[in-house]
Amino acid sequence: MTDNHLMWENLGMDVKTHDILCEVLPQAFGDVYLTQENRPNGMDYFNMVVGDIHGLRPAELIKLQEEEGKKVVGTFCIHVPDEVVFAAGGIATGLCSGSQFWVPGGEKVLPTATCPLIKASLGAHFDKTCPFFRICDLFVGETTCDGKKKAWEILSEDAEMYIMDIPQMKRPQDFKKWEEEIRNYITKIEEITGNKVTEESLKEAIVISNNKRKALQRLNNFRKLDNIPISGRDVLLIHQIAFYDDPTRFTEMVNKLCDELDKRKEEEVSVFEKGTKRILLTGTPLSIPNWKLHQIIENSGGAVICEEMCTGIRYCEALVDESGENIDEMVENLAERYLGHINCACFTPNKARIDDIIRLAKEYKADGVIDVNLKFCNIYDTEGYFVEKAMAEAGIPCIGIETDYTDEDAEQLKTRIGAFIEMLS
Ligand code: BJ8
Repeated sequence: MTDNHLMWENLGMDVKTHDILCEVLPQAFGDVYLTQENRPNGMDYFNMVVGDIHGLRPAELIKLQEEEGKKVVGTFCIHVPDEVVFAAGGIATGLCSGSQFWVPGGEKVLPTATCPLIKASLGAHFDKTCPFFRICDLFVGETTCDGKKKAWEILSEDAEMYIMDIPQMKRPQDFKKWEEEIRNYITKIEEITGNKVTEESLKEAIVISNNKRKALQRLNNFRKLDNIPISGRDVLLIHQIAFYDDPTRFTEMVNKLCDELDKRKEEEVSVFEKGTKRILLTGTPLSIPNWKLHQIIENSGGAVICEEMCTGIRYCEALVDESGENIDEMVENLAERYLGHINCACFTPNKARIDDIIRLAKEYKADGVIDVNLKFCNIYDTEGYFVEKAMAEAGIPCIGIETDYTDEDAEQLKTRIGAFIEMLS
């Protein structure tokens, strides 16, 4: 028995079923990632992390729980501020699941007409096939969309959950309400960790999280170049790992990769052929290991140059103002960033997201936009009306696609995306 198997058994996982995932994941990763030519050496770290994603980091988390008494807090949405957990000496980890492997388990407790991201998250928990779900001391949900809201009620029957009530508008009173929610969250996290959030610890946590965002911004900036030194799928992978890894180590590794990309920039190295069409993706998140669209686009003569997504620029573009001197000011700054600068389709109105897409299309010199919707995500699907209308007005070619985690639509997507890229030529 391997060390990982022993760890998974101790976590009470269904190891036999989980083995099936362990068999298919390396093959999928190899097909999407290791077939690429001229990848930067700095990707080795991220390959290693994903190559043992259910082994390395879980083992590290368990060690920190056992030896240092640290608490692990699992979250599902980028509106939940990690800074609060870090400031209380805890560890925050993402829990959104991106594989069809977990969907049937989710369908045992949820309606089929629920988005795959929610179904996979609950499936991973109830089927006991994800170590991260087993390790967490607390799950933190939020009231962003109806599917999630109701799913948390089901999940909370089997685990300790805390829910943050996110406003659905961005009026002054909504910012006040969100500040209140962050204060209540601090109290909950202090209770779970047994540690106080102090001015000093919160300030430090804000800096740690901003440094991570700055590293990701630095990485994304390389994609604005005419010679793009890194593929879209590699950047996606890094964004996905950002939710799981230790923030300081992650920042260091992203910056190290960026140093290598600086050299590539000087030497005008591109991983794409001249004339490759530049595609901006917008829409619902692509949780690990959902690499389907990037693979199809980049195998069809396109380069993904930006993701206006929570697994992309929406996660790292805005920083928290670091000038707060006391807890009240810092909470205000957190609320400003986590409510004001994340333009999820759960808000009404949400014109700022449309403005973001147009701005990003210009900044990243996109030839076309693909608006991606996970099946049964009603809010992004509906907002697609405004995305397509605004792109038409701005003269930016755009198509909307709806997909899920299965491979059933792969051929159809290849045809549609291939035709779109061809049309851009
Ligand atoms: S801030 S996008 S991470 S809510 S895809 S579960 S919206 S039905 S994931 Fe999201 Fe936060 Fe918004 Fe980002 Fe619901 Fe839609 Fe599913 Fe979604």
